Amino acid sequence: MSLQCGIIGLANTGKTTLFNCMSNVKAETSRFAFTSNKSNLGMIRVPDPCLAELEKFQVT
Ligand SMILES: Nc1nc2c(ncn2[C@@H]2O[C@H](COP(=O)(O)OP(=O)(O)OP(=O)(O)O)[C@@H](O)[C@H]2O)c(=O)[nH]1
Ligand SMILES: [Mg+2]
Repeated sequence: MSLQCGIIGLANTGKTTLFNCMSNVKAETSRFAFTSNKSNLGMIRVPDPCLAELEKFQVT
């Protein structure tokens, strides 16, 4: 089961820093606002047994 989600927030508040910590991506961060001018994409495994239960409700 896969879910897509994004991190949104005000400029220069640590979104990319958090994203880098959670994923295997090393996107550019800096102490200046608007450093990210495009979306960064990454994939993260979330081993949660609740997801297997939620998948049963997935509409195909
Ligand atoms: N003190 C502190 N600084 C942080 C924290 N997280 C990130 N920073 C710093 O905040 C600055 C901005 O971090 P980014 O991850 O580039 O922020 P961003 O929200 O992606 O910025 P934009 O892409 O410009 O919108 C960097 O200098 C980070 O080192 C935190 O938890 N505490
Ligand atoms: Mg950023």
